[in-house]
Amino acid sequence: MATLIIKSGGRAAFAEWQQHFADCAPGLRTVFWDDAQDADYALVWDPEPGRLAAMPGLRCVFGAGAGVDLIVRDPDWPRHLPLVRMTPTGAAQRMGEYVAWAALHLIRGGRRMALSQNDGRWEDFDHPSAPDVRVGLMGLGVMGTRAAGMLRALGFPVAGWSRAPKGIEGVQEFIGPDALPAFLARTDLLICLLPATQATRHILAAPLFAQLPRGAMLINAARGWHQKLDDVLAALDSGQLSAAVLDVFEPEPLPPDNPAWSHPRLTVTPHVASLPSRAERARFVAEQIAVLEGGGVPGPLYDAVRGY
Ligand code: NDP
Ligand code: OXD
Repeated sequence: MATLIIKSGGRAAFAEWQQHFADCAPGLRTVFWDDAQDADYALVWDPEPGRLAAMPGLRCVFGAGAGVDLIVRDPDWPRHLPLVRMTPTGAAQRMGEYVAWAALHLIRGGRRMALSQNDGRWEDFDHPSAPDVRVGLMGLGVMGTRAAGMLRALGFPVAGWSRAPKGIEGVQEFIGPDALPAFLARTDLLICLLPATQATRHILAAPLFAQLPRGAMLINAARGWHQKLDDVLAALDSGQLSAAVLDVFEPEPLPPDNPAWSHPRLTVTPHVASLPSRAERARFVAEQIAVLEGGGVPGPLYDAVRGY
């Protein structure tokens, strides 16, 4: 019987994982991370450096999230093994919903209305409509592609920036670093769905904001890795950015004394943009294990050469 070792959500979540796997993969044995030294498969979020490398029987690693940056930052992670990114069907749908909510929240002045409500102030104001707001999506991968479709359906003109052409219907594409300035110059609402790589470190910072039209809006639902938070706050203060929604930070949780919490033009969400349920994630892992055991190739896989 194959064994799956689990580190996601701590010991408190393990009983739930165990129940879900018992339902969808009764032939699989599950063990908690602290209770075993080796396994056939590992399902992990932020494993201690060196732990995976010290498991000689390991055949495949499953990230508990779509982004595997917290796994591959371990210099000793076992590169010879397939590393599967957590992408059950519902993950991209949820990200699309989050991005659509955040985009509408921004154009409708959601933060401003929440502050007015706190003060008991009846305040109406003009706002743009989706067709007047040019969205620019950085990253057209699993999450960005779905988000692009949902934003288009809401009426936003959508452009995307990626490394290779995608051919997504109705999405204006900008490819590679040379196309970035033109992409930014036509973007009223910038959305980051890039992976955390060396090329994308602190990309959301003052030099990039300066290339957006004045008063542009920002959503970051990718990683805190991508943003210089002080630059975001300064751009909001100066009016270069008019409003922002951030779901991700460095570190997480965002410390209670961080000024981001109370900025009047910033909406903070606690890394919840796309969090498929444990049942969905267990089913996804069980399906991928079945593929592996049948001699097939699971996926989508992390590509160590690309870095995402
Ligand atoms: P993918 O790997 O599927 O897609 C990444 C996209 O970014 C691709 O289109 C890729 O281009 C593009 N890209 C990568 N590097 C560059 C670069 N240097 N310049 C331009 N484009 C680049 O990622 P996902 O869609 O699965 O995830 C996107 C992000 O969302 C990740 O950071 C992930 O961690 C985060 N995430 C956050 C969640 C949350 O709850 N907040 C939940 C799930 C994911 P190309 O296609 O040409 O290769
Ligand atoms: C993910 C995440 O990458 O939860 O899936 O952030």
